[in-house]
Amino acid sequence: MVVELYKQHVAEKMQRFQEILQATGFGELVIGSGETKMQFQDDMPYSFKANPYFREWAPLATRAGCYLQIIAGASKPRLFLLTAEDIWHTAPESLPPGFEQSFEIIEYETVDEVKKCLGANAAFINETNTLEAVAEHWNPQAVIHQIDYQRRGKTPYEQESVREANRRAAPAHRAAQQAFMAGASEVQIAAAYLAGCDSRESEMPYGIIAGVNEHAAVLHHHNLFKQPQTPRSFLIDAGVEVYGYASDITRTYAYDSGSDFAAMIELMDVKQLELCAEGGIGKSPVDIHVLSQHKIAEVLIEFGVLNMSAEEAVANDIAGSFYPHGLGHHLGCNVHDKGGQLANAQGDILPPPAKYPKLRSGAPMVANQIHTVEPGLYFIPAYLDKLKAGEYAGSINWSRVDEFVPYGGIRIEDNIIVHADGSLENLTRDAFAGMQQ
Ligand SMILES: [Mn+2]
Repeated sequence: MVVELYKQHVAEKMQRFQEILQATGFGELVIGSGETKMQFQDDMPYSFKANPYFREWAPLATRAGCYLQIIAGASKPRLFLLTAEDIWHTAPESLPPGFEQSFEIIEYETVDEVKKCLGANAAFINETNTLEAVAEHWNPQAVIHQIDYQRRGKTPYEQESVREANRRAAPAHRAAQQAFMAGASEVQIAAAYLAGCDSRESEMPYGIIAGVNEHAAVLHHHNLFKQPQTPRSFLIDAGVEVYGYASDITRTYAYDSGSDFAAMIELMDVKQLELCAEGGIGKSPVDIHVLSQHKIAEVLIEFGVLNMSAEEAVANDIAGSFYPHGLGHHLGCNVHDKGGQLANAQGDILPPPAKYPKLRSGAPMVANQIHTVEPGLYFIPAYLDKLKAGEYAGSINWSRVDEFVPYGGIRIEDNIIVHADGSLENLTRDAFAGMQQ
């Protein structure tokens, strides 16, 4: 079944990339997976991950030195695989069974063999110019914009990969929650997560964010603590990668289910689901972000943190001090998938509004996009200090703030497909629900 989906995927990409070659005037496009990088003055390599332009075509995320060649008018892409003898390392990752049918595969030992197969008018995408393409043909921006733009609409294979990445992450999130409830340290919780999805740390689509108590207010808390804390709250933001495609999921838990913080999580969950339902073809992610600022303000008012209307809290950007990031982003073979700000295939940008410069997606939604929806509410000491010194300090109930600071904050993040028929599919909620059966 997945082999069929993959065949369709490569055929669809082949058609889209033929159009890119026509639009940009290149005769062929070659995409390298990348090279293994050594640490400075050492014989230890950094862990390798193929770049997203390559992963979009072939699920060989750990295989360095591959090249994909798409020639104008050809029916199949060529895939060059480095097969030099190497007794030191485990054999490199192979394509899943059946996937090789989508390529003309050429095994090579030296890069000169690849160079001999290149046409004169080839564009080349790779971190380093290993094929010695002329400068203006190496990572030409016009081609990169075209690729990023077509990437907004995910093929059924890409959708299934992100769906499966959600299915595999759900039990890992459950294992992490249980480790937190058992009083584990952040490092031990991350280990429980990895065991729960049977993955190496190097396979994670992004570093596991696992914040206990106040650490839940650090948006990207990666330096996980080794000493266990007396558990109050826990925020975990972690995904799984399947065929090079990511899931990106956040959950927040309260240790004491009777606490105000637990009730605040419940209300955030209601608001998050309301925001998930706002997506749709032609909808503006900027509008939904502004709506999400209002909803966070409502939560703060409901829990007695703010003594002002939601409208005032948004207009004066008080809500933004508790929720200082965007509602979401595109998701695919980049965790923050590219194309979210592109107005067209030529690379014109739709910049975020001045008030919300961190928004990663401004372009109206199109069919088959995958978006994250991740509203947050945090008690961040640096921002609280600024509010206390600012003109709206009198509209904030500081004793209430002090009660919530030890819990850090809340973020709830799901992955949503905007389907061509207008329906929305919540991959994350479905994955958690499917696990409980
Ligand atoms: Mn995210």
